[in-house]
Amino acid sequence: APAVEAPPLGARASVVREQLLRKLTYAVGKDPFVARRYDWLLAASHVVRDAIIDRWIASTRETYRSGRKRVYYLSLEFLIGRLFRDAASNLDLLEPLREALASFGVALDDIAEIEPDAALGNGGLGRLAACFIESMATVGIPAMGYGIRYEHGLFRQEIVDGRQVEVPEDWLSHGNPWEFERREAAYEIGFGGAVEGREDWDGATKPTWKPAERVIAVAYDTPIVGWKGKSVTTLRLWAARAIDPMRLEAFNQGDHLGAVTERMRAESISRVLYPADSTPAGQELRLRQEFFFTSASLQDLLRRHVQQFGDVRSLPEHAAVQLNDTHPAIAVAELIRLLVDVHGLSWEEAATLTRETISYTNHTLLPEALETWPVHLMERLLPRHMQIIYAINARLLADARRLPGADDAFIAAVSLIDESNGRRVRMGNLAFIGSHKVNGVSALHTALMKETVFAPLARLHPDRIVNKTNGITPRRWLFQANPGLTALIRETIGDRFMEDATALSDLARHADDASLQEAFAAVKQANKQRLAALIGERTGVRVDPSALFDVQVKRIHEYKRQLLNILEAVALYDAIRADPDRFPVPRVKVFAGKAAASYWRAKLIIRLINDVARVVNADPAVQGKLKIVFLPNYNVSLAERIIPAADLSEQISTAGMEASGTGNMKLALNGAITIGTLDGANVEIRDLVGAENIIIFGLCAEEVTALRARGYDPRATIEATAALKDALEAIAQGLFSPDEPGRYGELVGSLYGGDHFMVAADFAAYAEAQRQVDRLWQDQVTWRRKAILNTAHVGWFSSDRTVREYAEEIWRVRPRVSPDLQ
Ligand code: DL6
Repeated sequence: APAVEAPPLGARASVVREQLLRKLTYAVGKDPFVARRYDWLLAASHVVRDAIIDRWIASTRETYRSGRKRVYYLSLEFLIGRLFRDAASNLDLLEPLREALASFGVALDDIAEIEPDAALGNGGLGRLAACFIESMATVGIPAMGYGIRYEHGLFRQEIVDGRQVEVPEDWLSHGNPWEFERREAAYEIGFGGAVEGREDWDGATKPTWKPAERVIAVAYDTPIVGWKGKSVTTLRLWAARAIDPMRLEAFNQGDHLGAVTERMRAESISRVLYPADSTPAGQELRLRQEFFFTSASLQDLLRRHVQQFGDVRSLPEHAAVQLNDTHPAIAVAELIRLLVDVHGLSWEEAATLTRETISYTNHTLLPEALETWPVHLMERLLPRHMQIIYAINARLLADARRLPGADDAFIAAVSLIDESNGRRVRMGNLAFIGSHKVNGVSALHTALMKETVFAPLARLHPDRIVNKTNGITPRRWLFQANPGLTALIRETIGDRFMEDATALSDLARHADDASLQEAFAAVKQANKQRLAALIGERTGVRVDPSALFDVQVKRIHEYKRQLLNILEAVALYDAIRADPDRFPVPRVKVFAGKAAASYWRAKLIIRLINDVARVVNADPAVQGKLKIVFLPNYNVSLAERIIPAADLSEQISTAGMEASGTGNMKLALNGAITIGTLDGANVEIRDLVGAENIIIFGLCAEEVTALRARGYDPRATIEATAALKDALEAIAQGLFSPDEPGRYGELVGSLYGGDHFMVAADFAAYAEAQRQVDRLWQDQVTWRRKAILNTAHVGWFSSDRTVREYAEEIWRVRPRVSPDLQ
């Protein structure tokens, strides 16, 4: 059948007005005279949704018709944020909608603000998945994102008396106009029980897994439309349902709670997102979540494949499965199980098809973040998978033993089972061995993967690890978040950059142009004024929009070193009080970010920032030269407000610890100058913008390793760094916590006693780099020039480029935009 005719892009405001009124009346059931903001948002979302659906159907038909290979992106997290503005803007409907709404006396910006922020992720990993899904729609890669439809996303963060308080998040409480429940796409997921029968691994006899418990995974689809509506990808999120809604027999006997316990147990799987981004939760429910969505996704894609192509043996020709971190790593064993136990393939065939289909992205080398599961838990919850893991391991260890010089230590390191700490399954090793390609997310991170965590496995498979430096979608992080800058760039270099972000480099030719510098600064100033207003509203702190806005926004983690930043702020505070005239540059330090609920030290750092802020902001001796704010509840929507207003981007992790970072790219794209260590993608940022347009300080990864090996003495370093020593003393004596002077004693002690993240080692270099920032700020012409050059040179970080690289080297699919959709 011919593809559905996709309507032309955009539409006249008069046509949109008519559609809006129809939607308000017939989809929302409201009269415009009584409609409230939410009703208008719903009606407007329906107008946009209709335009997406035509294209969605067309895209899907085209993929079926052409038999093109599909990408399946398995991710436990999708940090999609709000969708209304994103989708309307990609379809050129934003301005017509604005006009149509205005004719009813409704401001588009007001209604867009009340859309819930879908926070189905913790941080970088989840936001990357969201950028990729949009980029795949833009460049025309047939794709489906698979994840979990958490009823409650990441907690809402409130700051009460300086402390983080976690409040449950409720994004679905008003319904969700973007999703479609697909009752027909439902799969049974088993847990526990036993495996019966003998295995001969050639497919002649096969065992049967008899799970003790079964739940149903039901699909909810959200279409994600690409730039200019070129194509549409699907985000398919699974919700858990019980097979029987209640046990009537128990209910009739008066056991009302007992009648629904099974249902509650089943549904708890998709109830809430685990709020830790760098320490595995280690709880059974998390393993259930992982298996639940992985199994549902694999069953779904196998069904689609067999229906379309008839034979599972051609799976790798038509499907690429990308594992976003190890959370879906059980896919390796589950796909083998489905191929052997359900589709009757031999072990060898199944293992080969699995490896040709699957690939895996690693997002962290932090040892505490590498997922492992106790063997006894796996045996109890997934007994058949544990057998398969043992079988994979037997073959893996046999191969490893054949390598020259393979000693016991080497064998122990490649094994899927870690025997050193109870017996645990190493999910990273499982993902590695079940994948044809394994990638890191920046050049440095990939190099470190090869040298450290995955070095033993890389000896066995030297070509398996490749680099795919992360990216961000310019549609959300420039066009939408910063319409002022986008308009200015269009005026200056035309529209080509909107199709190909690397064309932003045309701006470089104008970097010395005084009128562009003025206009660039004016856009920044307007964004800073908006942010200053928001800061006032949310924290009560008044900040001067003409001050230097120094921004560190990201998860709170010791390796990201918000502590280094606030310690330097304390030292600066001290110095300003001593001699205000030495510091002519007024600064506003903006912090935002959530700490995992159980990460007490990260929460203490939040408290310290707030304690220091309270004292500094109230001290008249500072003469307004330093203001510190902690903006609560960092999420995608707040990032969209902060990032365009930043002058300085803090990317100051301990070198070797930040896999990539993506906030660093967003901030540079919006014309912030980076102060950072040579870590993660900061390295590529420096290479692209030029060493003279970024401020790099501190130890590099090799130096960190060498210093550790030599024996790092933080006490001696602190003693030798007077400003740091004084700052620590002030904090330890309770200058910022007079109500509880000992509040930070342990935190300060941890620096003297070990300083694992090398805060003291980098302090002096960081403080000096900040003074360099001050000097640069005083020369506004040079600052503006550098800011423009940052925007100009970071187009390469578009996630369109990243997904194209994955498509070429890992997925082996050709990006293409169907001509009938253009
Ligand atoms: O790859 C996306 C993102 C990177 O940019 C960050 O550098 C990295 O920390 C993050 N990793 C995670 C997983 N766990 N930890 N930590 O979120 O991935």
